[in-house]
Amino acid sequence: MKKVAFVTGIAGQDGPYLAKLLLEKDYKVYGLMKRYSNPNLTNLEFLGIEKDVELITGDITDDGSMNHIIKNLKPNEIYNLAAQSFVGASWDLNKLTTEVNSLGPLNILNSIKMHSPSSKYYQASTSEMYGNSNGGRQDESTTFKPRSPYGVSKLYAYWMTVNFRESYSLHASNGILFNHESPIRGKEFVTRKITDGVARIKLGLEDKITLGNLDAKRDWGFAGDFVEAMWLMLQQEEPGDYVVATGEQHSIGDVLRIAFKHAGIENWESYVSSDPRFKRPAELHSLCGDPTKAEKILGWQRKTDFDGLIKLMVEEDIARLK
Ligand code: NAP
Ligand code: G4F
Repeated sequence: MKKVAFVTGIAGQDGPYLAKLLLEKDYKVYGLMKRYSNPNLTNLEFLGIEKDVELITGDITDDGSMNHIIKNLKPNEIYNLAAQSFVGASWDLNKLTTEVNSLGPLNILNSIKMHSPSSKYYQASTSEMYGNSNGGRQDESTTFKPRSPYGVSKLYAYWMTVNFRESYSLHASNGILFNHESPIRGKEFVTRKITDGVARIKLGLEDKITLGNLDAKRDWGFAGDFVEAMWLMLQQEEPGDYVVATGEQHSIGDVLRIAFKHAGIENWESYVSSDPRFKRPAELHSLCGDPTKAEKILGWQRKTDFDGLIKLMVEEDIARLK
């Protein structure tokens, strides 16, 4: 019999990459989508799997909806990827962010406990939980000190996942994922904003890119590589919490330089400006993850390097706009 996986956030960035991986492993994949007047399946279509995933309408903030789905499916594996995931919006939308990112996972954990305690659970935790906790590399023992309402909301879900594991012996794991990107990354996130902007400049559709804080540094990997670590976590005998990162840090200047280079445009500085509109009330300056635990225990390795990731995104954006 096929294994059954239930993936929330199926139509975002990670959902389609994870679903593709699970389908390749012969899972039956059910994907949760909110109700929309005009549903957008573009990201699933990009990976060619829109007909292979069974879509269910629901909302993780609606406990009745979660109880109904989990009671009926009793999935072998549940991946909770749904979130208000844009850090920049989380100050203005702090209540919504909390309802979705904190209470949503709580609803799912309660449903698992009540209706399907043998389901294995993956919680999409994040490096945003570290804030500016230390200036070096972050691992599973680094103190959490979130700087954004998004980070705070995700920290609640992180600890609830640990708490359900310890209190009720659920197989519940946190993936503490550092920034990961792809050609289907939302255009509001900085890498895709840059690669889309570079493609527009290349094709003469725009003449500049306006960003916020140009000094931020991040550890950026490829979403297609990172979803494999999610799956590996749920294949372990014991649940646990794992940092998933590349271990390499880059600046926004590096993203810009490499993106313009792959588009064949020189003097990138002359196309870029900064506007306080895109700055945040509290900034997280520097992140760089240490993925040693995931590499040793899960046997996970990233395959795509930073240059290759940005190249992939620029080329795809140019092709799309042409
Ligand atoms: P994403 O592209 O924003 O996808 C999240 C999806 O969740 C969206 O399709 C969104 O739909 C949906 N969603 C929002 N609220 C929902 C609700 N109440 N019920 C059901 N679905 C809902 O995010 P992603 O980049 O794929 O990231 C996946 C997960 O990993 C998120 O939880 C994110 O916070 C976390 N994470 C991401 C990164 C990263 O660098 N990408 C790093 C660490 C952790 P709408 O867009 O229509 O609202
Ligand atoms: O691309 P970003 O919006 O990603 P951010 O804030 O790091 O969050 C992403 O990664 C987290 C993992 O650490 C996830 F949990 C979260 O869901 C999301 O996927 O911004 C990256 C950096 C920030 O320092 C931001 O201030 O880029 C800086 N930045 C500068 N100009 C900008 C811009 N960010 C955006 N989005 N837009 C700008 O114009």
